[in-house]
Amino acid sequence: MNLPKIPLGEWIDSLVNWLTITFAGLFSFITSAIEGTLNILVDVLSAGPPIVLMIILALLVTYTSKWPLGIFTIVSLLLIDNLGYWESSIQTLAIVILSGLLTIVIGVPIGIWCAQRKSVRNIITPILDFMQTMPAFVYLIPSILFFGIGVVPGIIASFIFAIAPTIRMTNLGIQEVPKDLIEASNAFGSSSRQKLFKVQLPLATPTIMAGVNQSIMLALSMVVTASLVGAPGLGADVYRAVSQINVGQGFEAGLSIVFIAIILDRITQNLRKPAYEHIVNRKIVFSILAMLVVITALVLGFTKENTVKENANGIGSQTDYEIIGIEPGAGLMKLTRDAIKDYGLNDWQLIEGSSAAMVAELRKAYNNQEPIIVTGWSPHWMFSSFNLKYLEDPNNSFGGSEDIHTIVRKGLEQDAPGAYKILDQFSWETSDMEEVMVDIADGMDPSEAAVKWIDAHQDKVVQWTKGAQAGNGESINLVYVAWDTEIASTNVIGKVLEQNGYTVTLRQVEVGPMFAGIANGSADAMVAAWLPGTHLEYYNTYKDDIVDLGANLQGTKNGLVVPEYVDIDSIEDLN
Ligand code: PBE
Repeated sequence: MNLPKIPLGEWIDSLVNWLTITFAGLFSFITSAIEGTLNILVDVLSAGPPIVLMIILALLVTYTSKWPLGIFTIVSLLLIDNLGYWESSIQTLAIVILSGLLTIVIGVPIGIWCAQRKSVRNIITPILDFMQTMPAFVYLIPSILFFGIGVVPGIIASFIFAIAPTIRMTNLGIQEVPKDLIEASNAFGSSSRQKLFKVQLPLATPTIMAGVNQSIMLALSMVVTASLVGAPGLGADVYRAVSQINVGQGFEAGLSIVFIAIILDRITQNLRKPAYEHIVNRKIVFSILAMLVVITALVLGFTKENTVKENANGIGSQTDYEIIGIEPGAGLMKLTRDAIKDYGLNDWQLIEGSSAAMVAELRKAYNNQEPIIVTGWSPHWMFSSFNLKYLEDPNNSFGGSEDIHTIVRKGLEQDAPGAYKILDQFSWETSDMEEVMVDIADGMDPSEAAVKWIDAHQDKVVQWTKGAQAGNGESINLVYVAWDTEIASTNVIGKVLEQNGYTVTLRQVEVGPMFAGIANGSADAMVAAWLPGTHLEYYNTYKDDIVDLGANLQGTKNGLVVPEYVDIDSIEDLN
């Protein structure tokens, strides 16, 4: 049967497009509301010296879950601080608390509604099943389009992923309230409102709290995923560690997440029946806590008011002092961190995410003619799609023009001489690469774009394959990072190898793993090493275990990029 493909993906695309445009105002309202609340939370949590919050948390855990856990809390928090993850932990804590609050505020009422009406339950249950099984990564995609990159799409995606247990358990808890109690309250003539607040909810609270506890744990498990779109905190530390293959850092950040999970878990689990309730009434404890939070927030609010930045119209305040970055392990990110130091841009923050998220953010700002600063590189199709300029770099923090090298594993020359020769002879120009990139950016499948380029440039391909013996189905494993440049080049060289008798697999990885994979022989080749500057650190780490076949493209550039309509010209203007 030859049924045409149902254009489900396209429908979703147009739906999301439509939503993005139609509800732009609503989305930007939600974004600023969430961001604003989160900032207040972070400010409150980091108001005093770390030890203050540590003691408060330890006391709270002691109160809810007995003193041994209190001691555990203080020790683990001191350890987190000592390892250097305190600020990240505050970010993570704030993100999880906020997602947790959102789940309660929205989830509990929905759960109550489900318990009261069978028809609602019949609609909500399958939706919850769907929300929980759809891989959480998928939510990130529309979230970026709606809310931009940063912490908000992360919170929204965590919220969607985490809300189900709260709704389910609220529904369950209320339904489980014994029938005779309901009948009794009916007999006393209580209104349904009284019934809900005086009978059902109090009796259902343990079950509801179990749901909230699960939701908070699920939200915590989302922090690494959320960091892919720029959410800061421990998740970003883990992601950075993966991307740079930094085992130690990964373990430290992971351990910090474990500690925070235990602390949050114990507090939420025992909130309803604190261990030392007989000593101090929980109403008193929670009132003191709430007052502390509110007073700190108010005090901070007032003192902040007075320190408004003088330069309210400067590029900094227009862009929230954010530079939109890409994958945390990318060489360009290191160069940008260096540049921030070199130019003393202490107010500025480099947002970590991915190349795709960066482009989405740029596109969004560009369409609204809003100021934005991104980390950029050439060749890149974005320069032909948008009117952009590099900021001048008088300190030369980003270095000059570079080359992209082909790097293969040791032993490839003996194992697959033909493929080795082709890889060695692979070399093309910026304009070639751009041709492929533009097609891909316009929506063409990367492998199709590669074939199209190959067909149109046989003269070049013939040079690459000259004298190379054809393969016999040997497998060649190419690794690459999902940068637009590398997607283009890897697909082209992959197709050429395939046309010459090799079985080619392309594997997309992070930067560190790309180099490590070649070095330990689990991958055969890559055409993505930016040298001498951008990937210098990776190169130095692995140089004894890899074979550098030299440049396949010359004249690349890295830097900070802004749309033409932004009226600054130099990185120095950011100060
Ligand atoms: N880039 C593109 C990469 C190399 C290829 C500039 C984003 C990097 O920064 O590592």
